[in-house]
Amino acid sequence: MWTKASLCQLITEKLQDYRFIVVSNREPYIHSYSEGKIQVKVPASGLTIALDPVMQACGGTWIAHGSGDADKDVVDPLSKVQVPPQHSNNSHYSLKRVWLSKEDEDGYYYGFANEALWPLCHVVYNRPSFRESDWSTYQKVNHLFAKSILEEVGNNKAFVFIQDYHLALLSKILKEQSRNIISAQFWHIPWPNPESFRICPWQEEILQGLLSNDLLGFHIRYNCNNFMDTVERSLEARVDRDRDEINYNGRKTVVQPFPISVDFEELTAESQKEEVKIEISNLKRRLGLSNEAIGIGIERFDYTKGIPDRFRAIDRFFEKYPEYQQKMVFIQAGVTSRIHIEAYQSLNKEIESLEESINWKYKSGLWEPIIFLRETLPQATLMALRCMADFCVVSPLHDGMNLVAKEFVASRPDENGVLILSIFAGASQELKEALLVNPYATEAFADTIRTALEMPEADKQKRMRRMRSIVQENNVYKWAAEIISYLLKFEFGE
Ligand code: GDG
Repeated sequence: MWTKASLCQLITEKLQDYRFIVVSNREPYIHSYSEGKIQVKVPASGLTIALDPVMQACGGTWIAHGSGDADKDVVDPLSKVQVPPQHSNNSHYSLKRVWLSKEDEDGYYYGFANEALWPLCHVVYNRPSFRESDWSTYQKVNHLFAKSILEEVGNNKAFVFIQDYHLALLSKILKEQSRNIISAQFWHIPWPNPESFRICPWQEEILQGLLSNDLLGFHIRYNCNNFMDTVERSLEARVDRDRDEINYNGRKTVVQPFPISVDFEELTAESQKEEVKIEISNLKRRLGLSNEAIGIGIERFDYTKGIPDRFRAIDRFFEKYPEYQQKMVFIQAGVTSRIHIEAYQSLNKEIESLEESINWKYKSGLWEPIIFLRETLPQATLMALRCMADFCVVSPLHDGMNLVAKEFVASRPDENGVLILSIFAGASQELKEALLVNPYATEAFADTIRTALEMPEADKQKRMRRMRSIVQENNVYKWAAEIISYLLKFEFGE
């Protein structure tokens, strides 16, 4: 079984003579001013939450967009700062920041990445917008990231581990300028079928960018197959499905699934701390809860996460099973995201109006069926929520993996919670003992909530035990170790 220690050992033994560089758009720690002081925030992003413990184990350099208003005030002349803020001697790494203007952020992040690629890859019927100006800013910013990486690599040999859909062109730029780089890219979101992808006016450039990597990873096999189908239909490439390889333009890219995960041991240990019990009673007092059954949902508010569909199922549940009125509450926690984009503004309005109408419909005395926690919650409160829940709903309409599901499982050594999980989340490939739902099927979804509430203890425990052993084994260190072990097989300058 892979652990933080065995990953560390792999890195010390095998990576010592090389630079190890992780690159992503989002940074793992954001410095910003609050009440005249500099505060450090951890963003609500699956990617950074998964990779931070890996980097703490590896050391190395993480290059990302410096997005906080105090970010520039804490870095050295090379734009670097050591993180995590309170680190011990052997668990820190360098965060090197890339500076972008408002216009860059607009065109590259909000525009091309999140109004074109994000809706293109998630099949949730939200039309992508392809604007020429966004595309050229996206190209420009990929070049800015490449410059920062090449400065960091210098004359050394380096393994560069690129994250996600913001940086699809990066490895091509790097490989054109250096023979000292081996690169892997992990695509954290789904890859759609070729019919869906071909509407992108720059599909060839994106595919060529991704095929400049030595290794390309997706969460599940289905996404790898969709990617290979897309390449086969659009480029003169040789796709070898038996070997999971694509040969294009004289170079080879291995395409493989690596299901991302969480730090299981750490979450389990955290969940058993005395502070969690205290936080649970504080939270219950604050929310005015007594003996109600508790359901939870935790996420970044995104139209892919299926929050309105979940609320419709809760509405139907109380309608169909009125005996549960005043006996169950659903706590929805989360932060708004990408609020400059219109689709996100209308999502927030839809969520708000559904919450209001459902609460108005069923409210009785002090009891309301849905409690909203809209602020950015500290990790301790998120843990308390996971530990106090009778059931957790993770109901995305489409999701690469979904770490909330795995975090819930890792936080329940008492084996007493039920996970309701969408069949459209990558996590459902591993967590088959969850109660699987189609979030579009409101009636069956409502019935599943009832099943969760009425499930016998022994059944709950059996399911949770199996899911825990899967997440324990397929933890985030295994994800990283398998990718790093793969990288070590490639030869420099190929
Ligand atoms: C992408 C892919 C893939 C959520 N709300 C709050 C909060 N969170 C934390 C969760 C979790 C993380 O944010 C979200 O991770 P997800 O995996 O669910 O989702 P995405 O951000 O969409 O991530 C996804 C992931 O990349 C990794 O590859 O699994 O499929 O879409 O850790 O706990 N954290 C705080 N407050 C919140 O309100 N502090």
